[in-house]
Amino acid sequence: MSESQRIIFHLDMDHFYTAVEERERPEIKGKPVIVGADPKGGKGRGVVATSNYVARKAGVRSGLPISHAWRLCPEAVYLPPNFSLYIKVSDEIMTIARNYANKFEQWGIDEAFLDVSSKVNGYVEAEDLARQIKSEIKEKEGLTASIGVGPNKLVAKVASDFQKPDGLTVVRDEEVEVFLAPLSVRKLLWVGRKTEVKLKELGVNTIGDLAAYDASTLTSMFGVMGWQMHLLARGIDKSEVEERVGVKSVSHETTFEEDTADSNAILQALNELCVEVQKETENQHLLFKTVTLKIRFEHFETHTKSKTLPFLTNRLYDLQKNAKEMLLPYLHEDRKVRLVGVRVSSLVSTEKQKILL
Ligand code: DCP
Ligand code: CA
Ligand code: CA
Repeated sequence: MSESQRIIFHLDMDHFYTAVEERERPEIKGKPVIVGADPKGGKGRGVVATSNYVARKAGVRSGLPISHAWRLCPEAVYLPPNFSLYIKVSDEIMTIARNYANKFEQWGIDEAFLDVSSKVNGYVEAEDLARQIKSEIKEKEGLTASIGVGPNKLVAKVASDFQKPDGLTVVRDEEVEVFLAPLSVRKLLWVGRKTEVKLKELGVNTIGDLAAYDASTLTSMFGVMGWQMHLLARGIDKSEVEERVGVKSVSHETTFEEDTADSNAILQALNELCVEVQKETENQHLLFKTVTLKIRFEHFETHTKSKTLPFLTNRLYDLQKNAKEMLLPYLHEDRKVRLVGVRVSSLVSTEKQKILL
């Protein structure tokens, strides 16, 4: 399929954490709302995760120190993040959106790329489809999304950000250059702050400036990235929408050499499994919220039991305590156990605000 035939959507939820909080607490609607660290009357440490559009008018944005937010907007409603709720809502939104796509790629907690090339015939139908997705999310989740439609991921991503909130921006192949040209180079996905400063020194401020700049000079300054930036500035992006398989859970189980009813031996095996699971989550920089116990008796009778904790954790103590609590009711002198297993799920990466469902 040629580049010009693709139609790609980028969907991004509007002020996601605060939108979910407003939905859960209608009484705060219309007020400035900030989700993040505890402001502690202006002495709090940590940062703003996100703010709603009312708080943004006062200058409060993601990443701002919470003490600074307090100075700008002391009257705001300050809330701690409720990750498990955001994960659940995100999961529901992704399920809705996935249905509309030939190929689907989740890209963070509140956004995704959809390749709808063979679902629609041209941009008019594409726009209709994007409206349908927005209204299904609105109807089922009570939340607004912004969608960008374009011939590739880059253009779709920039377009979804173009008219927020509740936006829908369609950029046809022939409009790409004109659409991108006036925007800041910062809008290009891989242009970080340092690169932005260097480009400014060259007199390159907008994407149009970058597109017009000599590609070989960019390559000599930035290496391969320079070449890539130049392609992106011209709206060229051949990358595919790819379904990525993230880690959904981490688990370990053990089958005893011989079926056993010895509760000490079973508990010890369970503790060791917890150690392995905990190590793995730590290595992968994951926090978990759900713990599942699996137990198989002789003759293969198998039970699982899950518990979702009221917090995200990666502590061994939390894992061992909860796994043990779920195991104890199954232990009887006269019931031989063949296998035990421990699984953690509802994972969140501590490295990025990226979700691994
Ligand atoms: N987030 C965070 N810390 C950041 C950026 C984001 O914790 N520095 C979280 C909170 C956001 C969510 O990720 O609600 C999604 O991030 P977005 O960048 O998409 O921002 P929002 O959805 O909040 O706002 P917008 O309407 O601009 O998309
Ligand atoms: Ca968003
Ligand atoms: Ca986002």
